[in-house]
Amino acid sequence: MKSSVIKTLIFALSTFIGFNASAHQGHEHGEHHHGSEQLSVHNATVRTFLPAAPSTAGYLVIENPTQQNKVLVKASLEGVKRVEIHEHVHKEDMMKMQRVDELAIPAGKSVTFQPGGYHLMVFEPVETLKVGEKRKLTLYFADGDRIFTMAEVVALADMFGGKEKSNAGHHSHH
Ligand SMILES: [Cu+2]
Repeated sequence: MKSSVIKTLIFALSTFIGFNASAHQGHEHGEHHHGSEQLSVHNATVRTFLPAAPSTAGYLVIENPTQQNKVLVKASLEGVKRVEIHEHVHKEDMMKMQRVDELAIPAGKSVTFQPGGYHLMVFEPVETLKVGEKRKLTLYFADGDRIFTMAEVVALADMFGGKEKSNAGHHSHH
């Protein structure tokens, strides 16, 4: 009597564990290989320079799954001399953008750089950025951490899915 209860318990337990393990297998496997406990950068794109434009913009997502707040202080892109971190702000009914010296990426959060919000401002290309190319983008953090990704060079229309070209001029206020 007693032993059959134990057997039932063991069976129930092993079934539970077995079910759990198979349900989570893919997820855990992926986490292990992508190092989800580390700072990472995704979906990085940089627009080509428009003719005679002094600057262009770059977008990306920074994920911080760590327990520590991280502070982005600098970015660099292969093939250009200068990259600034910018934000858009409303001032006197105008959308303006300004440089940001430090951008906090809070623990457990991600920050998305996108049109109308945070973006990278890219200046002084040493060589032409061509659509489809990948350029190494490096992000520097206040604690000395450094991460990089390959940013894809895209045409302006691609950034908006080709639907909001009329908004394009709003960004050139340098
Ligand atoms: Cu800007």
